[in-house]
Amino acid sequence: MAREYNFDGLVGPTHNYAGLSFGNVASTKNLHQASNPRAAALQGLAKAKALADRGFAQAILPPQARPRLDLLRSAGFTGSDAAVLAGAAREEPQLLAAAYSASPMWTANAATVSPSADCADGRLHLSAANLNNKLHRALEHPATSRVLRLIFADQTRFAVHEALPGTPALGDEGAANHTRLCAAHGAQGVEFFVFGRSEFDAGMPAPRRYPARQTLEASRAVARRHGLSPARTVFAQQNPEVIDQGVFHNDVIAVGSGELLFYHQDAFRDEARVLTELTEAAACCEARVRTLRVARGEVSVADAVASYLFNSQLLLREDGKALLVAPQECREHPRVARYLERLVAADGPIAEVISFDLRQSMNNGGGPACLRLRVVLNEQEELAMHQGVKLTDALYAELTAWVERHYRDRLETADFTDPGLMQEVREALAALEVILGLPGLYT
Ligand code: SUG
Repeated sequence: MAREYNFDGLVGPTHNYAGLSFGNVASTKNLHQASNPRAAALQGLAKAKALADRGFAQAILPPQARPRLDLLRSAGFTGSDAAVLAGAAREEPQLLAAAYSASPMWTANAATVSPSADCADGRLHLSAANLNNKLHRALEHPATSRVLRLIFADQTRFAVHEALPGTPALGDEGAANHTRLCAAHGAQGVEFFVFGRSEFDAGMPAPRRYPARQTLEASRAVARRHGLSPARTVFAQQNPEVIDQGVFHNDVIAVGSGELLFYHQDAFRDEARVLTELTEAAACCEARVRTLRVARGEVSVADAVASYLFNSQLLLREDGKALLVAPQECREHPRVARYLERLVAADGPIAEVISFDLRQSMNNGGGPACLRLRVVLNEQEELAMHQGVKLTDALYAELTAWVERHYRDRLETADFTDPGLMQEVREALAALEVILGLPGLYT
């Protein structure tokens, strides 16, 4: 039987608020706030552990090495490491912040994943995302491909693709704009790609205020290289007006799992067409799409952006009902909290809502769904992947102790020139590669 693994991003020791993501309102709002990397990592681990305790398959994707001195040196800063950091702080503080960003924590953006049941060659395909819309995120993909190759090393079962060329025409943000609908995780499914704009179709509307990060051309390229059947693949344009209200990825306004699509009425440019195409594609794999549509009268787009209601995880319980894993902010937002109460009381497809305090990540625009990458694995694939990243009780205990030992509880952008920070991060990551059984990950 196949299971859906959630690979949660382990928050790195340099988690900070640098306002790097124009179009992501939380990122801009919290510019220069002090962060708490220790709390951030513990909040993420607590969520992953709680879900593992409920029987959901959980694994970890490690943080990446920071600061990226190679970026700063390539931009002309020279001398000792300390001189490079000081020079960048003086002349290009944004570049310095990019070099320190802990953004790989949002693993929904790491890659797009197609389970083996969907792919023509019978292998599970993973494409690292180029994240080329933001400098700090465009740095991620080489290390992402590398760690995915270490975890999914068996090339007879897994295909890890490098990111698409990092150019606006092929902007790709990974699984945050990709949903899979299916009758059962291990069965063939519908792969649903949502894009913000097209590079080559000049007639297609695009947002005016904020960038559309994902292009149609990138989504099509990923589907093609994964060998997906066109009959079971759907491409849909996000509503450009909601991008302009802060919906910078589709997973801020829709989430789907199994046969259920939970979405806001304003999510897509042509809702009726999306539903028809999904229904037709689902018929090709004996699935029935069920929709849970949230009307703007119940929850506005602004409410969705403020509470991150749709950035919840949708997990299928053994009884076939869905569990919604929401950020704490949904409980604190009166209209959204009332909506969730009605939802559960209605005895519909979502039977239960649980919430977590992920505030450290949320303040950078990353909710529960941003923090995980879904990978459906059959039994053989599960055995073939690297075992050291599976979240067992023992690994959880080791990781929390590791965080307590190595992480600061306060970080500001002014700390980036402290060479002590760089040294602490090096020591932390050297210890982490031993814990995860991935020697050489950072060297
Ligand atoms: O890409 N924030 C991330 C949040 C990613 C959320 N992911 C999903 N929706 N799947 C981003 O905008 C903020 C970094 C800063 O400002 O310091 C940041 O990168």
